[in-house]
Amino acid sequence: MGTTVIRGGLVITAADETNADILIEAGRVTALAARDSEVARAWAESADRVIDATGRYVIPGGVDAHTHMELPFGGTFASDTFETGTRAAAWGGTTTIVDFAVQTVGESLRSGLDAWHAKADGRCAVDYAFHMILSDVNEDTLKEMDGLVDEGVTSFKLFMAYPGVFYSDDGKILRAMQRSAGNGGLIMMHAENGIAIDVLVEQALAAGRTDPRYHGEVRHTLLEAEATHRAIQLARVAGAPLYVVHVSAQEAVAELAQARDMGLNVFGETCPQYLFLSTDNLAEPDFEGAKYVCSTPLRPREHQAYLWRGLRTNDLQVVSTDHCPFCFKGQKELGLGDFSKIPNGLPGVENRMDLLHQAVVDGHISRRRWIEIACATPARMFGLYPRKGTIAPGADADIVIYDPDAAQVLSAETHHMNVDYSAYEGRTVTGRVQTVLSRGEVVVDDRSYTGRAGHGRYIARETCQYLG
Ligand code: DUC
Ligand code: ZN
Ligand code: ZN
Repeated sequence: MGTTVIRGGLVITAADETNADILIEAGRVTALAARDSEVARAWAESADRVIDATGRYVIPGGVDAHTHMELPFGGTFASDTFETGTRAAAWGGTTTIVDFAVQTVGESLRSGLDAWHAKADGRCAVDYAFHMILSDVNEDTLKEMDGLVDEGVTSFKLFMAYPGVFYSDDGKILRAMQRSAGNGGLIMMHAENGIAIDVLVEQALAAGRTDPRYHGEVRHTLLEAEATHRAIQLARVAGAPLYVVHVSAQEAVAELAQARDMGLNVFGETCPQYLFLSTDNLAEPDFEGAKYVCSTPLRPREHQAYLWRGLRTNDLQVVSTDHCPFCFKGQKELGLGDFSKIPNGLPGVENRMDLLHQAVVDGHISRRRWIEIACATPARMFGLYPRKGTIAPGADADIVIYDPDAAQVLSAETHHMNVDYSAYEGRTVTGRVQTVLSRGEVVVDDRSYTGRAGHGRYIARETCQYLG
């Protein structure tokens, strides 16, 4: 691979906005220099490739720290494979995903992790790493956690929801947190009181409330807030940091804010669906609401302002997608007549960078905050920084040339995710990915795909680099 120069753009990182040209050698950024300076002109003259970014933003590739390619759920599988899902990620300006390997109850973490490596190996268009879902906390799996941290799987998701499937009780959660306090791992929590939710599900179905919108009602905001509170207290007892995934309720943000005001290492993630969609979507007629069934659920639109505020005040630090697509035909339809059988999850890996740029256009966040919550902080949180999440000498040349002025209409007709609907169908956003580099290789070239399955490499991660 020869040298590449990106010239003429506005380079935006979480820290700075500079008119700079970038030199890339052997897949890494080697230097930045003032736009069109003598040194930058000399680079361009001898470079093998010069990419003109005049009038464009030049940003770090997105880091989506929460995806579920091929996740088995509710008797079916998430419809994006590692091949299709990472290709769609590249199209959307995301150059690293952290996906969740799943431990099957009764089996080891190792066998779950091996299975996820086998799914991803040789198929990814962009780089990838793994978290581990702990479905069965016991003496053996607690010991295994240490080894996983050592080999670069440095975060573990636990569920306070889904009794009988992924659920862990408080004792198991406490033990896993104690272990992570000792080995440097980060516990990621799905914070919903699943035991109480299952009672409300049973009652709703018995009363004939079977439509998708009841999915939102039974998964009550207070049951998210209560679980968030409990998770925080358990983490305090264990002396462990905590990262709460897919925060959707205003009351849960308040729990995180309170913990952070106490100086605790408690972090929160939200997702584009909670920022841009609401229970209005869940209530769409003719079972269309099923397209928006995910957990935590979409909330009434009043919650959105609290999520935006949390992102501005840093009570929420990360926006990931929880990309977990199921086709409307044949998959979401498994829940016709019973909302509890609708597979939980929304597509979004391709849309996150654009939707968050729209948030810049709308005045919710600044350009640098966009890069912070979508690139730099997820990289730091999950031990990928500064290789990922920034543009600096030594970093992987994962770079997006972004056109901030182009308008586009989000649609299943034009997206690249392997799913038959878009959660944002017909929505016009301002801003569009133009060109994408992954480790210096152009994988999207002026809106045509030039990547390949197998270019993406597995990344062993460091431990969390975000602790206060
Ligand atoms: N939530 C979802 O919506 N899908 C997969 C798992 C989860 O926690
Ligand atoms: Zn979850
Ligand atoms: Zn998830």
